Amino acid sequence: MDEEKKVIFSGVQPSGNLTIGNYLGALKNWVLLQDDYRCYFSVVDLHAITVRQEPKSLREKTLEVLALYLAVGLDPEKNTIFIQSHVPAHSEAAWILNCFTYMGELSRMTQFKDKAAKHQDNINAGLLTYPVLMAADILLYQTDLVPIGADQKQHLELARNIAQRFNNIYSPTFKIPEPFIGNEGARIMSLQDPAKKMSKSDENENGYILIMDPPDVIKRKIQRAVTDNLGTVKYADEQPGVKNLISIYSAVAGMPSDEIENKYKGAGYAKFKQDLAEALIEELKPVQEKCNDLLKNKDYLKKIYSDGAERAAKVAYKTLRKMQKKIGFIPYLAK
Ligand code: ATP
Ligand code: LTN
Repeated sequence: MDEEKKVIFSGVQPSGNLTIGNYLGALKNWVLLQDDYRCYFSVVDLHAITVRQEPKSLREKTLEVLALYLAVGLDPEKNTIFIQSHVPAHSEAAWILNCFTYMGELSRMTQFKDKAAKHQDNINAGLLTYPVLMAADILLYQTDLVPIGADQKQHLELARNIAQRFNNIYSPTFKIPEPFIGNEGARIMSLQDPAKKMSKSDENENGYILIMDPPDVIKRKIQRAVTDNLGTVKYADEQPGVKNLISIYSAVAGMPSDEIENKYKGAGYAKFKQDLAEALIEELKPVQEKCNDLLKNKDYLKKIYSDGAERAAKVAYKTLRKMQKKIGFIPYLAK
């Protein structure tokens, strides 16, 4: 029975074009979960506005992320796929949870420190309270597991603390969620600076590969990827650039890193990079085609996100009502 399945919640911000980091660290793994879990996958547009977005571009990106969810193989019948701002319970719950979160906790978050340093002209309060909204996303659905990249682990830890705090003050209200972090694709690094994670908002476009990048661009970016002068294809911390390329290869081809090392023993980087580019191109081709088709069919996308919002809202409001009641808010009779 569906009711007995564990609940999964995850989301991607429509803050730029999605990279293979988003694909290998998130979307590709989600597809494997959809049969065994009750999944909620959201396009988290409320999160995206913590950084200034151009309205037209935000609209386009939101639909693109939704189309990509479908293009990678997420089934809208099996999963609840929706746009975060369509379910106002997220904002309402976030406000309440804000009052159960300490400034100290928020200002310690690595992502806040990074983004505040990067957007010094716009260190808005949303950037600081971002993880509280994320906690609301997760807790509203009584989520068991949250598939995320390693970069989001700190936020999930905070969501757990907020949930526990609320449960302790009142009575059990929220399920305490666990992180669900994949292996190889968990942390894809920038192709230009392997000390930094690959990010769709990187100003250097050679640092990332987009899911929608055409074949020649993929080849060029892989060729330009930073390596070293050791010349051996080895999964080692002393060779961070090569290690990252092996991780990508491994996540795409489903081949363990030692097998990749063996395959390219004595071969040098050129052949390895060429094969990696080919593998990526092959992997992304069907996704790109499907995504382009879906974006031509706006009515279909509208139906998907409208159905999704309706289904999500039912569950989210149930938890929100519970929160409001425990706090002492007076319920009203809806007409
Ligand atoms: P931004 O660069 O705009 O902050 P982002 O590229 O980090 O965004 P998000 O929308 O914040 O992307 O993340 C969506 C999902 O993709 C999350 O689960 C995140 O952990 C995962 N993810 C993002 N970048 C990577 C990466 N480089 N490697 C693995 N997973 C990633
Ligand atoms: N903060 C995440 C995106 C995100 C999310 C969530 C992920 C927002 N809400 C809920 C999992 C569950 C990010 O920046 N990658």
